[in-house]
Amino acid sequence: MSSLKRTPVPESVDPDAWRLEIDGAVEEPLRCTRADLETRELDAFTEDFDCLEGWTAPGLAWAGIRVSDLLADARPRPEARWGLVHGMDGDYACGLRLDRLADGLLALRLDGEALPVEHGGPARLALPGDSDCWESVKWVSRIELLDHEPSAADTARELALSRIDD
Ligand SMILES: Nc1nc2c(c(=O)[nH]1)N[C@H]1C(S)=C(S)[C@@H](COP(=O)(O)O)O[C@H]1N2
Ligand SMILES: [Mo]
Repeated sequence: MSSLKRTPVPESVDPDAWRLEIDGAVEEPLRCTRADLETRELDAFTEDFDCLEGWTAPGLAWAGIRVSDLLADARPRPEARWGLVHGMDGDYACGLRLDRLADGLLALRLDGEALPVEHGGPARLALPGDSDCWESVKWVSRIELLDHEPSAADTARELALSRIDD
């Protein structure tokens, strides 16, 4: 298994209760279960994962569903420009421009195995190319489309950066 760091799984994370909601600026809000996702085509990429705290997990092999495929089912409204991706751990969320988000994977597998809960299972956002560690939202439970950039207060950026000096 990967050399990602193992941090304790927050109490609010219950993988058995996991659902994914896609809502906000969409024509057809969606709610899916794990079973709904199992039938879908998987895409994959392999990349190093760098945390801003100074560690690297080399060569992580992610496999999952293209976010663009999931979003297509919810039919984004023309004004949708941003996505706020929420985790199951309280207020953790990350705002991403819709084009970058659409390029990402809702990763269900890591290094050939089902994504373990310690690393965000059942579903974690994996973004190819240049991205910051805190953008790889673990336990993704909601993708909220917005017509405006979410405020800093709505995203976990400051929280993630504040851990750097701990
Ligand atoms: N939901 C959620 N996702 C998250 C975080 C978090 O606290 N909650 N931390 C981020 C940060 S800063 C890093 S470095 C990675 C850590 O991934 P790991 O726990 O699998 O090593 O998850 C990212 N995604
Ligand atoms: Mo990080």
